[in-house]
Amino acid sequence: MPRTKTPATTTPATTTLRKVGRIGLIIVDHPPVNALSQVARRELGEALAAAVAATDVAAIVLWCAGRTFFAGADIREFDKPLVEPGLPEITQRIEDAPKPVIAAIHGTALGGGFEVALACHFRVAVPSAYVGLPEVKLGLIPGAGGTQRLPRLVGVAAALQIIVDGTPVPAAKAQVLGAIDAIVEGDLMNGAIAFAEQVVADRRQLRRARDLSAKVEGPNVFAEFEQSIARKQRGFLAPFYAIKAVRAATELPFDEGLRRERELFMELLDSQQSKAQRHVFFAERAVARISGVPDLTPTRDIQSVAVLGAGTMGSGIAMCFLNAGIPVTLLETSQENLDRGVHTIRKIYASSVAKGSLQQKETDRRMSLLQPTLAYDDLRDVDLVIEAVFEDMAVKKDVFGKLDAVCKTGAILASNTSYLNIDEIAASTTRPQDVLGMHFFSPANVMKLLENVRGERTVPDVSATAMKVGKTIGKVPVLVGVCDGFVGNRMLAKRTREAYFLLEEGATPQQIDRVLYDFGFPMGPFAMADLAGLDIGWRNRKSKLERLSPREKANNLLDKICELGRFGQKTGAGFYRYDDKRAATSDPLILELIIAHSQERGITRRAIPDQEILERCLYSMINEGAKILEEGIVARPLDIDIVWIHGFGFPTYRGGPMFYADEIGLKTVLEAIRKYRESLGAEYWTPAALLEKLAEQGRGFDSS
Ligand code: T1G
Repeated sequence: MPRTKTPATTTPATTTLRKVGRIGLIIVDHPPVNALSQVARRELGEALAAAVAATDVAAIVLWCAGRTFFAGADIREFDKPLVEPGLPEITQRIEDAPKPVIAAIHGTALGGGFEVALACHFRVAVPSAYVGLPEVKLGLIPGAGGTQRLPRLVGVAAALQIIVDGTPVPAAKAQVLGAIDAIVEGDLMNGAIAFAEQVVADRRQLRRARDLSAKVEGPNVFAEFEQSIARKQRGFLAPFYAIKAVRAATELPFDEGLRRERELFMELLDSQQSKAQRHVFFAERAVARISGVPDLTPTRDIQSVAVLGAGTMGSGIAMCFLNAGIPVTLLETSQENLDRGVHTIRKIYASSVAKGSLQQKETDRRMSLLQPTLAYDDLRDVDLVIEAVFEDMAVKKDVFGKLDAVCKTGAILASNTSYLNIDEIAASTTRPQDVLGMHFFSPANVMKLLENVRGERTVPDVSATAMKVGKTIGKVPVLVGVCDGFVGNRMLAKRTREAYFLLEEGATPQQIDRVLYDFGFPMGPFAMADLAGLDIGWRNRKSKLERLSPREKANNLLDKICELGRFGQKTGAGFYRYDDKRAATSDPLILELIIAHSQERGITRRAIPDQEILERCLYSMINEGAKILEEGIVARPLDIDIVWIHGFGFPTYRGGPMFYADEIGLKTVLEAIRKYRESLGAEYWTPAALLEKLAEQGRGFDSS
């Protein structure tokens, strides 16, 4: 990526140098997160030069205004030519400064921000601060010395953990590791200045990370670490590049190590993966902004929640609110079901305590917020109700009728339905404006996605409140409109259709699962169906049988397998056979059943190329995504990408189905869809009008 000359700017200075006694205090104020944009870098360089040149300055403190120390390079600049001064140059100048430079850290010193701190000679932080190098989450590695300086300060093992995992580290732990020199209680600015004064008074030697050597905790530390991340980081490039860079810190002199880091960084910067992961970073933030609902729309105050139904979904949903410290009233129709739900919640917390990821005291606090009940009347004062009862319209309407009668005015009534029509449910109340869908994904206390479904009568402040609640309970909420299966399941249904068609045409469950696994999904459709339980898909198929196309009706492979009592992992067999550790093996009986089915259907089985399997499974979804966009069920393609990444395991390094389609080119997708229309019929393979229009105009979904 070529470098270009610094353009003249008119934006007001965001960095100032103030003298406090003999300390040069550099103050940076670049909201919202002091990202190290070109302007911030240039001004930081200038302030540093002035402080170094000032004869009455004995030491320099770097302090950021606002909510955080530098939160990293400005990610928006990565799609443009890099402009000097680059961050490596700035960090070099800080480290080479002849006077002590102290970083005063609060908030989250991340990426390039932490690299600036690592280039300083000393680092102090408030107790609530975090430091980290999350670049791998953007498909990158630290590119301004982080992979060379951090191992020299904390050792190779800790550096690998911090850089490859990307999760920020609390200040206290960073101090123990050796990355932070002191924790400042009280006012950070004054504490840092006092620390600087002490450094000068003690004539402390400047501690440059470059002069230290990286402690290697064992001959196989790199190989063992690579082994330990192989499964979790499967398909990602950046984590393995990071290992190479940290290895360079132990094998090469500092400056050569820096050059090696930069080479690896630049390779990733232009990579498809990083472009996809940067798209996801901004998409995760953009989904919070919803069309037609201004950012400052007042939201309703949610201090208490009720959950109806204590089954798998209900108990998981209840935990989301208990985890966020919000009291939950859990309602069931029988004591037995209620006890089972409460027991499930206790069991999950107990296993977290056993794993050490949760304190018993915290578990007790959360359980104390749970009020099990059999009485609707106990819901009269709650602010939000989430219904998670049996997936049947008549049952839903009955429940919403009861809620309408007992809940206070202004309470929000939400349904966790995965498919049913929210407008029809809302119409069964006298307050459809306060009704919407809040669709959680199983396991609800783990999966990040929350599909908030606004009905045609849902008022803006109810949608805005549901989005805010989603963020409060640690979810990635996406607002979608009403249609069959909303966004995720509607697109999934197309992929599932094609997967079953491919089975009867000649593919095997193993082949189809391998193709999607290799593409980057955590598992293929048939392994996933076995995990979720084939009986759920079977019940859904039976409820929709009359609406299915003739070929889908005739493709009754699922019926045949379920009629054998094979419901997947929970019965020890489904498409695969499972041992007591739930390890899957292929079962010749299933292949025989599929071959017999093809014969019965008069289909001559053929060898199906992996590429055809991939295209039919993905393009059927993408085409449906285009229709969802056309219909305005979502406002932007990125909403669909986030639904699939946080709800259905679409690989982050591919950016989501719509971003992926733009990457391979809509023209290519359209040509393939037209090819399958010829061979498989227009009923299943008619290109969406939006897809045709954009492809013919040489545009992508991101421009729609
Ligand atoms: N660049 C540009 N914009 C950023 C940004 C960044 N680094 N970080 C945040 N924003 C925007 C964000 O899009 C949002 O904008 C607003 O700031 C508030 O963010 C060379 C290569 C700091 C923990 O990966 O993790 O340094 O939506 O909603 O929840 O080695 O933002 O309002 O228009 O997320 O309080 C490494 C990324 C960069 C940190 C705050 N740094 N940021 O969370 O607010 S790569 C990161 C975060 C790098 C060097 C390399 C979080 C946060 P808008 P927000 P938040």
